[in-house]
Amino acid sequence: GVQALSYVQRADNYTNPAAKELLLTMERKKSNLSVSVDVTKSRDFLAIIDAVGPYACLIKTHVDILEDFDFTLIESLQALSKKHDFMIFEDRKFADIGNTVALQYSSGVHRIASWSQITNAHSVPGPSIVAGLSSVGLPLGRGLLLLAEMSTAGNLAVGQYTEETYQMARDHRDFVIGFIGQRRPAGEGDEDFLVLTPGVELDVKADGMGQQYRTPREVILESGCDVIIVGRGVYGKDYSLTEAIAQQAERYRESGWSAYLERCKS
Ligand code: BMP
Repeated sequence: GVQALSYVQRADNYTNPAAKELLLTMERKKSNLSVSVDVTKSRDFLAIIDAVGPYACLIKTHVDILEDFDFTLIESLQALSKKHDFMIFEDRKFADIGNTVALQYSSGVHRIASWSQITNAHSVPGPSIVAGLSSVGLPLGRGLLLLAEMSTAGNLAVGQYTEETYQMARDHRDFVIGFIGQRRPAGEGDEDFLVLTPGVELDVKADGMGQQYRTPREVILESGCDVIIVGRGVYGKDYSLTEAIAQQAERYRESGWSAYLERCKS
């Protein structure tokens, strides 16, 4: 299966430019770490990204959290992306009808499609959500992840829902590059999907608000996922401690990468 292949070998399995670029970036930086930067002030947002940038293949954003958002922030984010060689993933979790999501993706204050190389969507509306987002994103070379599973206790994305989400992805391979999920789809055979996994922490198991954590080793080696997504585990509570934040990012990068190397050997 694809689990035994290197990230760089797998780049050839994709026509989608965002998927190819992510796999090549991972190999170049020896990083399968995506840092999720969930803070409310632009100053903290940029300082954390500058600190973790050297260790991350992908920065995951929730730009609707920022209370002082304006579009110059995107220019600063793109400058950091060039400086540190990481890609950008706005974790928008679209979940509406095709026409509405196409507008949400292209327009509004955030104009996500114009800068976010990867974004994601819930599969709950059915295939029309992929058609809507693809009408905007495919001509721009963007990639979409479908939420096949979630990390939270009691979530409903299980069983048949997860299976039908996999099928929606198979039907739109040009634009859907993979999943947000907790494991690689079983019996995937030769078909290649990227699996990006949130709910990763080395020191704690839960956050008291339903989040459930596993380790990079469990995620990459045991469950066959490709990218670990880490938020608070990297940046903690004091955003001014940029040196400590950088050290944590390196700790997670090393942990995720050694699990990947072990997987390639087995
Ligand atoms: P943290 O590592 O601080 O728990 O953050 C996890 C991040 O991943 C959050 O931005 C959250 O929105 C996202 N996420 C998640 O935790 N579980 C999912 O199933 C899907 C997510 O996108």
